[in-house]
Amino acid sequence: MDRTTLVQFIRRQEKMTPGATGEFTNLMNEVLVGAKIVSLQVNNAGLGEDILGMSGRVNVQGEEVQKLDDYANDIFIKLVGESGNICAITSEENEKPVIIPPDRAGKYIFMVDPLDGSSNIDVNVNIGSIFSVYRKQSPGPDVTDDDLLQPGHQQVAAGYIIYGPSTLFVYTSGNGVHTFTLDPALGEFFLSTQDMKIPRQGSTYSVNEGNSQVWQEPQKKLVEYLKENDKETKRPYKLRYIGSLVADFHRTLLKGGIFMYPGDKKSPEGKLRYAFEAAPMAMIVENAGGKASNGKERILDIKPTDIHQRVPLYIGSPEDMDRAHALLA
Ligand code: AHM
Ligand code: MG
Repeated sequence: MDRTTLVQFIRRQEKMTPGATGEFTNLMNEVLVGAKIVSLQVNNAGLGEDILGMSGRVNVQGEEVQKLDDYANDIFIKLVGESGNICAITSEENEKPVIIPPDRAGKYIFMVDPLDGSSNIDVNVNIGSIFSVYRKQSPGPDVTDDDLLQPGHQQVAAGYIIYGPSTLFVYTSGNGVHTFTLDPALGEFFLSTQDMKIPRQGSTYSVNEGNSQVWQEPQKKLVEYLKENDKETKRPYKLRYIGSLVADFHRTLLKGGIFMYPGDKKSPEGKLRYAFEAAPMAMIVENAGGKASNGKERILDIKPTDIHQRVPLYIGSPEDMDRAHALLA
């Protein structure tokens, strides 16, 4: 394995960016510390501290909050919030943004899903954290909607941490997608794959097919198509669905194929959130040569109107996405 650490790598990239001040590297350093702490806690879940199970709280989405969700949320908000590099943090777990007082604020906005796929915690299945970084847009010290509701193409960086057999940090700042693996003995992330590319076509689809009763007709047609027999287009596709976006996305990034969380008759906007899930994964997939849309429009072109806005998500290999778009049209 390459012995380049994540911080060395980011610092090197920053040096090549004209006008860079080091603020971004500092911010990423805090994210990285947060990732290590959460990773340790996830790996130790079930041992010692009573961290598994429900916290008894219901979040802004009306979902029951697991204790580890709360823990990860507190860690990222505290570390990143005190970095001096950001002026606001929004989190999937907090109804309102955390605004940093101007005397301690920097020029970035941080958005985080501190523990995604948390319903998988108790069954020892991969979970992850997803983050994204934007630049403050509005002039003056106040944080406005122009700062908090930016279209995804304005992201400065996006990434996720996957707590699996190894802990991986997958990240882009617009110059390719790079993966770092945590060496648990050293407590350091080392570069493991540079400039990842998603295969042009895969052989799997990933969707919660239990919802098919409430799918719209085009979505049903698309999945039926993927299950048909046709050697030339490598069909039928295999179904792979973990129910943890970070894990389902990571597999799709490596192996190709398509992940879908469509809108349906019950939830026209689907389940996943624009800022915390769809936009960061869209930036990553595009940097790896893939595509992401809501079925029609490119995710990164959508301008959200609410911090917790949901959006249908189709994401994956470019050829699989093109075929999906043709069938969804
Ligand atoms: P969470 O952020 O509350 O954990 O929910 C998001 C998760 C994603 O990781 C995953 O893709 C999706 O919910 C699975 O939903 P479902 O159980 O409806 O298939
Ligand atoms: Mg989530």
